[in-house]
Amino acid sequence: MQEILKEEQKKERVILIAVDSDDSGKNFGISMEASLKELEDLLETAGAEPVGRMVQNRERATSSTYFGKGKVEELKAMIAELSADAIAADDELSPAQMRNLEDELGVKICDRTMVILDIFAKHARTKEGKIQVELAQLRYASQRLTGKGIAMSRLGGGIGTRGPGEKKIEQDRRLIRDRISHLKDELDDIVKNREVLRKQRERNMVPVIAIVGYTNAGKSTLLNKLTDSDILAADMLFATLDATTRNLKLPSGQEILLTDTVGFINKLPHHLVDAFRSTLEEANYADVILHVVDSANKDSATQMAVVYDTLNRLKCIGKPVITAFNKVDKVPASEEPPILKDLRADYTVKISAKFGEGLEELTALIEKVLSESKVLIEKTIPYSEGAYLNQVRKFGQIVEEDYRAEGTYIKAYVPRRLV
Ligand SMILES: Nc1nc2c(ncn2[C@@H]2O[C@H](COP(=O)(O)OP(=O)(O)OP(=O)(O)O)[C@@H](O)[C@H]2O)c(=O)[nH]1
Ligand SMILES: [Mg+2]
Repeated sequence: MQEILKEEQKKERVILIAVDSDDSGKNFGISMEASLKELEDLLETAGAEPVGRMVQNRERATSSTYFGKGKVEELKAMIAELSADAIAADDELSPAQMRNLEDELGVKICDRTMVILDIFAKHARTKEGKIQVELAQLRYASQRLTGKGIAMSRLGGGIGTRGPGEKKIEQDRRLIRDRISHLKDELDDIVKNREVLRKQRERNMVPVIAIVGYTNAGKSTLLNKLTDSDILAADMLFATLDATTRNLKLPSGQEILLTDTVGFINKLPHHLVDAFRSTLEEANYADVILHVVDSANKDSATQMAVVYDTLNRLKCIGKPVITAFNKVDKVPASEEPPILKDLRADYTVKISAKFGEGLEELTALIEKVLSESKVLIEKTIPYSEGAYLNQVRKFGQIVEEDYRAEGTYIKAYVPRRLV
């Protein structure tokens, strides 16, 4: 809270810049307007104040200063006029672009990636989350370690500050390398630990449903509503950075595990994808993907495309998908209802996580998908393996059962994992 108050006192005034290359293929067709609006939301979440925008139409950004010469002059005037403290580019800037712009403009230069990294740093709560953020920041910074060390100065912490000479850069590089390898070791331990837990879960054969979706879609709200929990759900981007798992008993009595995950966003920095791989990959261990969509957002279709692209990047493919079109309460009755379609999903359902609408239908769908993913087995289980038989009874549907000399003969539909 104190942190927030401090930020309220002096917010950095930021001008957003972007190059509109009219390349409709990139960005999943997300409009420049939507992308800039999102960058504004990101900046606000990071505690800054967006005060203006400048867009240049050109084939592509210049490699030296991102904008062309004339436009940089215009930007300089705008900075003075709006007393801006910083510039935020909607694309990832190269080290050279960053350095040159800083030289030209004399204000802090950042890009979308840095803003997202900042938010992640602010919202990281667990040890794992903090390590992952620091790893991503260090990797990003180490690429930008050039004469001026602009990026490094943002990290505080004493490694590398402004204006180091060549020798200093070498030292910084080594410090960063050491720190990265230390963090990786720590992260490995945590990940190993989680694998043990995951194995235990698998042994218990409780199906796992991973909730995925664009940031702010309502994933945590849904988990809270379904499982009566109170994990943080808030109207901000990347409220959730850690995977949280809760038990849920379906109407049929079957137990499942629901996992809430970190949200996706367009142009998710690859440093973050790499660093957060273990968290993001939670979805890979799930039996079913529950895709939550903010259907009140007019960019929901493109956001869905980003989600599927990210799942592909994480090699999370071939699992049954249920898409929940959330926030249906938010669509004004006067407006034409949005077309809610997801051809990639096996099932879709309209819900309001906040007001609890459509949740029965949703849990029924989860049951349906789980029962569909069961397979028929026919075997004789030795009497010494009573525990296994109990699992079959608990999680499967017995079609035929017969007590024989060698053991219990069964014919049953069981979850794939029991085979
Ligand atoms: N009107 C309405 N608002 C909703 C609904 N579901 C979620 N919200 C709101 O949407 C905002 C984001 O919800 P979260 O549950 O934090 O979203 P998330 O997907 O977990 O977001 P991140 O963790 O930040 O990626 C909150 O302000 C919620 O109250 C809904 O069904 N209707
Ligand atoms: Mg969340």
